[in-house]
Amino acid sequence: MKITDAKVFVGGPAKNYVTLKIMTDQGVYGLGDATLNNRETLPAAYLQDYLIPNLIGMDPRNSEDIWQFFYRGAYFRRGPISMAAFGAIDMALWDIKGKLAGMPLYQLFGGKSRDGAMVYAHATGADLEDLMDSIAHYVEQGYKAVRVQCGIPGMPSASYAVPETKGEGKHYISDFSGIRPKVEVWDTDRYMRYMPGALAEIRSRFGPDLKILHDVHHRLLPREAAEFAKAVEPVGLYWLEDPTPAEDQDALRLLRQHSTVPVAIGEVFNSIYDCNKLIEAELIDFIRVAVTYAGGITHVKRIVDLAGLHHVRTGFHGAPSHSPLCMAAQAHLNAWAPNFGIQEYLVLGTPECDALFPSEHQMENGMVYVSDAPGLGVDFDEKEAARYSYAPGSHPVVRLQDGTLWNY
Ligand code: GCO
Ligand code: MG
Repeated sequence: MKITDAKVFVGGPAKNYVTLKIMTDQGVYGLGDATLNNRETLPAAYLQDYLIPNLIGMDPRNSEDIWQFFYRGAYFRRGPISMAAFGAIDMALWDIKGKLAGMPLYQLFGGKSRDGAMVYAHATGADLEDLMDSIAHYVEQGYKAVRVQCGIPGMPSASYAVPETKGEGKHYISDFSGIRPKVEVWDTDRYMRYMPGALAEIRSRFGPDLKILHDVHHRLLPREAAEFAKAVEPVGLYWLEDPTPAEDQDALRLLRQHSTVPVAIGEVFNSIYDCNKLIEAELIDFIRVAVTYAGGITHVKRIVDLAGLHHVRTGFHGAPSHSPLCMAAQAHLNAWAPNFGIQEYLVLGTPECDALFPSEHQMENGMVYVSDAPGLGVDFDEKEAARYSYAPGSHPVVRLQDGTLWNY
């Protein structure tokens, strides 16, 4: 069996999805997602210029060897652009494998460990009352878990995940348009003083059963993160996400010594070597890698298995930048993983997105139910794809009030 061709598509409804389609001499094709948010053209170019010319002629069934060939063959290791490109190839090869076997991917991993996988939604508010409305909206829809972010009084501009425009369904629409980033201003002291009380009010309004998550987005130093974690301990968070800059694997030691708040980290990681120390030292409770950014199913499954040895559960990244292909790959892993925790999930499932990526995966009452279609269980409509093209975007940059550049 041979790979005969592969194509890359960039574009989508309000997103620059990077979709890879691998064709074979047996008519079976596979699909993968290489969407690196706000840097989409780079994995696309890597695929087109270097990886696809090598893929042609390879046996698509040898997904492990193909992964090793590209990873080791690049000589320069890791990095989000490479790992997203390898990730798309790997997803597409697993898709082909599933279609050849006539089985959904979770069966190839070891079958189902659960019927539905719990997901969490994003609730946001310009202020706390606004956030309460947003949480209530998701609770009414049956969500059992909600990530909560709100504006901080006296903060000079919108803080993380609180963009200016309110969209439908009480969530805010991020405007990342344009190649030049917007600037947000951050004030650690105000955040540290305000947020623990706000989280406590949310807990008392919604009661003990709601799973409450909060994302610090790498904004605190290790000592500040330890103080913050201690302060929010009575709230009983499901997790505290990215309390410190993620590239320092030792930064969480201090937090761990001072607090039992569950910690989630990893959406910016792209390899097992970014999190092996964290996992082995049991400094975290949830690992947040994404199948797209971290080298596909083959590599992420290794991370999940290592995590399982150390009581670390999964909480895969599921921001809207991931296409339904990545979300499907994660849905299959979530159905199987003995150490599944939760899945981040944003209902941006517009009719346009569903038309571009038809699938039978279901979301109901805050749970995702994976489809039994062979492979990933998601298709790609090339006619629909022709409607879209690339539109440059950027993440905001963050500065302290004196102008010092900080972590977005
Ligand atoms: C999350 C993340 C995102 C990121 C985004 C960057 O927890 O979902 O923090 O909101 O900011 O994915 O591209
Ligand atoms: Mg996050």
